[in-house]
Amino acid sequence: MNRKVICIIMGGGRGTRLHPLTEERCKPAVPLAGKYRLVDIPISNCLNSGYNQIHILTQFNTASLHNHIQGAYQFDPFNGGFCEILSAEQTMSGDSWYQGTADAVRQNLHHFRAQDDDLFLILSGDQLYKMDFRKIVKHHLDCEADITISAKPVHKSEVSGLGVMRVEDDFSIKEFVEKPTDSSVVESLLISPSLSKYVEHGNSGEMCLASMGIYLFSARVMREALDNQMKDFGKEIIPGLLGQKKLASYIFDDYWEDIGTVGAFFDANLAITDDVPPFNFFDGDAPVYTRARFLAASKFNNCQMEHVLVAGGCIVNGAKMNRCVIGVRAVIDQGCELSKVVMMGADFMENDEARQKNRDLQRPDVGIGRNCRISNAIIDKNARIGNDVVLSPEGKPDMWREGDLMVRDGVLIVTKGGIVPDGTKI
Ligand code: ADQ
Ligand code: ADP
Repeated sequence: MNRKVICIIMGGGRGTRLHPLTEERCKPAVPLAGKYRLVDIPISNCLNSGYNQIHILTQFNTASLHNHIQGAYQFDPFNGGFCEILSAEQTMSGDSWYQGTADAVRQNLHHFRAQDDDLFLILSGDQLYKMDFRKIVKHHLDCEADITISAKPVHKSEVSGLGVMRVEDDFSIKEFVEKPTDSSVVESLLISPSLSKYVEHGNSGEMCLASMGIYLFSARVMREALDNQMKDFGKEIIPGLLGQKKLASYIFDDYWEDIGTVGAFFDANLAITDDVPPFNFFDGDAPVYTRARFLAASKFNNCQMEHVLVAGGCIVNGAKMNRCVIGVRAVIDQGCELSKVVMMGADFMENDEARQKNRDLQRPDVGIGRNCRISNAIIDKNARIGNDVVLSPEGKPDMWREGDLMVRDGVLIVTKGGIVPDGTKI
């Protein structure tokens, strides 16, 4: 039976774990892998699965997210597809911000206009993975479940930040512990030997099934589950439904990374420069969609590059780069050495007039000036780094901040539009 699937992407709460990248923009709009935005990952998974009714729940609707969604996701008016942003500030009742994931869905239930038989697919907006959601829908219907939770086998030492479930051989979930800290609890949740055939990577005897924060709900069950004041799915709603509703687990043993922290976001970006990256952006059968920008091809003069990913519209002169992701319209001047740098690029290319204005204002041009040495850094969009600048997080404590520079999770960040004057040495 064909069921309508309504996709809901959780675009993030206050996004504090990704600060300062989310200081001026909402989480879905954070640039990823040189030319995409975080939100392109769940949207592409939905579209590649044939589901084109997509809502993005976000706390605030930044111009860049709006531009991006409008520009990237146009639908044929005859096939009923859409991709819409529902931001918290648009609701008139109560607190203006969503109080949690369940609250965000509750506040928007009336927008979704779901029939009892429709399905709600709840997705996180800050994960890197490729999944055919038709498989989870089929599994949900085969199991005659009320709620299906996508589960990833994870080593028992790595589950402290995740929801962990005990699953029976018929995939029914019998226990769900959100972010367990007690090791004896974790031991009691190890994957049962009969489910180990679903675990291709790692030793299944030492692994647990962790919630990926991807839930499929029957619409009727969703309405019932939200008919209370509970704020979060993982903390409250799911544990509360155990024994009340039929909960099933869908096991997914492939690459899946939560990239909701600065450290994880940085590592996932750099991993794309590996010889064979764990996430394949080159997959023609399931492409990652984004906004078409009509940029010029990137230009390099006399550069030395190893494991570098470069987006369109860049100009790089005489640089030495190792393990770097260089985003759209990046300009890098002579003599720079970059190692482990995620440069998000720029929203615009400066012309001669803009450059003259920069001289008058005594500020560097957008991009990286001459003879800079930068390592272990994220350079957010439209940053202006002068000449002879040395940047590295080494020796700086976590959360160190000075002007437009910050260190977090061992990564130095130049904030969006940040200015780093000539000769700065950090
Ligand atoms: P967390 O990621 O810690 O754990 P949560 O903070 O609820 O859970 O975030 C889930 C998703 O919703 C994230 O994409 C987040 O950005 C977004 N989100 C959070 N608050 C929001 C709000 N108020 N409005 C809109 N979006 C919001 C969850 C589960 C665990 C599971 C992990 C997997 O609770 O059980 O293991 O996800 O990553
Ligand atoms: P992206 O190209 O990464 O998708 P955005 O959509 O966030 O970028 O931003 C591009 C935006 O930048 C456009 O809306 C464009 O109007 C704006 N823009 C263009 N030129 C300038 C400029 N000189 N200064 C500031 N913003 C500009």
